[in-house]
Parts: sequence; structure tokens; C-alpha cells
Amino acid sequence: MALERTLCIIKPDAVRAGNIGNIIAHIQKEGFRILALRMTSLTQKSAGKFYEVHRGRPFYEGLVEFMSGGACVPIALEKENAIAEWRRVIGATDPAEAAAGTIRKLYAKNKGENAVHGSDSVENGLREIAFFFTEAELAELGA
Ligand code: 3AN
Repeated sequence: MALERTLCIIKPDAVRAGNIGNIIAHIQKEGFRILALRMTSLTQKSAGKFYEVHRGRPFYEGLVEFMSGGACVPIALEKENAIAEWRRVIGATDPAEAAAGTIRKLYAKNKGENAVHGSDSVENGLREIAFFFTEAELAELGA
């Protein structure tokens, strides 16, 4: 196992529903180290860029609309095996298929408004963290 980084985003539906604290409690209970965290809101342009890989898929425009439609909380996380570990904690993309006790089972509405993001590979984790946080911000906090 290797020490890895992943990007969590607490999405606008979960921020709106008042679940920031509940989701951070999962992060801490599961032993992730928080490297950086902020509350922000994405423009349509930046949401479109973040989800560039999904451009052209039928849900892309709705996803960009949703992700730029309210505040979100990106959080850079570190842990042994963080990519798989965080995906285990958040559960399946579709909350109807997510395992009991996972964040999406507890807090997500549907496949689109699904409470949290998790990176799908080590490379994407590093790229996505760099999308929101500078090297200086990460280093400042001892990351
Ligand atoms: P995950 O977030 O579980 O890695 P991806 O990477 O397949 O899932 O999709 C990225 C995001 O796109 C999802 N979190 C979800 O918000 C949205 N999404 C994916 N599939 C659908 C779909 N079939 N309908 C609506 N939104 C979707």
C-alpha cells in the first residue's frame, strides 16, 4: 500500500442540506488527513473544465449546471490507499446502489446530485487537487 491523495468535493446538494459537518465527520472517523479545505463556488466555465472528461455525455450539461449552482467544499485528502479507501467510504455513484452506511447512501439524492466527489485514480487525484489548491497552499500546511 502507498500513501495516496484524493480530492473530495462536498457538492452543492450536500452543502445546501447542511451536511458539511456530517461528511467531515466521516473523513475524520475514517482516518484521512485533511491537507487543505475551502468553501468556494464554481463558475460554469470552471465546472465544465473540471468535468472535461465527461463532455459530450448526456448528463454533462446538467452536471455543470448543478456543480456551478451553489457553494461546494473541495478537500484534499491523504491516506494509505486513499483513492480506493475514499471510494469505499462514499459508495456507488448511484445512491440506490450504494452500500449501507456510505456517504452517498446517507446523504445523496440521485446519481446526479450525489453529495460528494472522489478521484478515480492517483493521477486524477493529483490533477484534481491542483485544480483547487496551489503547491504553496498544500506546503504551507505541512502537506
Ligand atoms: P463518480 O463520481 O462516482 O466517480 P463518475 O466519475 O462516473 O462518477 O461521474 C462523475 C459525476 O457525474 C458523478 N459524481 C455524478 O454527479 C455525475 N453522473 C455520472 N453519471 C451520471 C448519470 N448517469 N446521470 C447523471 N449524473 C451522472
